[in-house]
Amino acid sequence: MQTVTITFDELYVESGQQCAYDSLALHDGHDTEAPLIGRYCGSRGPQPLTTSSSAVFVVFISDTDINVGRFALSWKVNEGLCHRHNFTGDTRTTSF
Ligand SMILES: [Ca+2]
Repeated sequence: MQTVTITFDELYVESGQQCAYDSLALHDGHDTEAPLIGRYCGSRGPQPLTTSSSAVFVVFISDTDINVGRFALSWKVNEGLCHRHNFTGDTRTTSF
């Protein structure tokens, strides 16, 4: 099965206890019903992380106060062993 490795290139999101104000959440799957990988805010992102599924769902929430944010994520698709012969690799960056 394919998995996805996410790297936080940049994180600058209003911080708060339990990221209650602004947050960037990653789910291990196709929607918010998928298991939560983590919820992030502040200026220090986690180390690169890898999903257990072939999809990652990103939710950015911002409240109406203190809009300081930006973030940049890179992702890389990790091909499963059974499809290795078709692997072409894919890395992109999305910035907001
Ligand atoms: Ca805010």
